[in-house]
Amino acid sequence: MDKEKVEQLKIQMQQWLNEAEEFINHISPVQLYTAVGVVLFSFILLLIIHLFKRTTSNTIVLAGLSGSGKTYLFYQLRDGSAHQGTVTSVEPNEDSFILHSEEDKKGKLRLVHVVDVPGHSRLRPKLDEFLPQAAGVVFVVDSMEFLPNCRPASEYLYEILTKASVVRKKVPVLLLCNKVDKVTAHTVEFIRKQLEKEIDKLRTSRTVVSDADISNGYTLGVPGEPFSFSQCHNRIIVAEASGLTGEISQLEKFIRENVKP
Ligand SMILES: Nc1nc2c(ncn2[C@@H]2O[C@H](COP(=O)(O)OP(=O)(O)O)[C@@H](O)[C@H]2O)c(=O)[nH]1
Ligand SMILES: [Mg+2]
Repeated sequence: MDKEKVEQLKIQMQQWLNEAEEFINHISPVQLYTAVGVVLFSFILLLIIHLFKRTTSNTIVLAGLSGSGKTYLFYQLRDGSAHQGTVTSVEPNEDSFILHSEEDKKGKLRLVHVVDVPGHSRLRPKLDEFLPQAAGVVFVVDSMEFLPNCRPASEYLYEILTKASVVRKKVPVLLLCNKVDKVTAHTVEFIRKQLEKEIDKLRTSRTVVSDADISNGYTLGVPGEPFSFSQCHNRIIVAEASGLTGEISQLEKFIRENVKP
């Protein structure tokens, strides 16, 4: 039975080859070379565009709930100090700059375009503007006031992790546990586990809930297994920081790994 099929396939292939040969014999070499040339040229052009696109993104998106400390981190990255008297921003804060800690470094450094997207749910559509060009997403979590915010933070993170623009391009995500200067701050491991648990719950309840989920069609994790960040196709890293004291080396490392100097 199988042998028959293979035999049939062979005959079919032979026929196609013959037809192709005949076709090639009928067209002039000039035409043939032109055709090959056009195909090659388009291929190379596409390759260049693809490579170019991959290397140009220098955008780092800071996301997270209001009050998690995004704006403080933004100013720490740019100016090396927490901006005094931040108000809840209504417009995304964005700027391109050399990281403050690298200012005295010699040589050419690539500018980093940092966008601080306000966490207010009304302004979240702004994310869709920046995510498609993101070289990395930093999801800021308040480690001090973590428990009361665990649910809404997980919902927001879930939303980001299922966005087509994040999933398809495998945009790396840094879960940044902020405000670790406080003794009451939860540990990075604790926060990671709680977020995983909460996302696991959301996953089961969210199958038909939001329009966004239906329209992009991406789901998280492996069905039938408890959710863990390691199941995501994009790299998800956990780190800690303090936007108040300027302890942001892990954040800067993440940025430089994804926006090459
Ligand atoms: N203890 C501590 N407090 C912080 C830190 N970063 C921010 N805060 C506090 O959290 C508040 C909100 O910070 P902000 O950067 O405006 O948050 P955003 O809403 O995410 O932009 C600030 O007013 C600070 O008082 C930090 O690293 N440690
Ligand atoms: Mg802010």
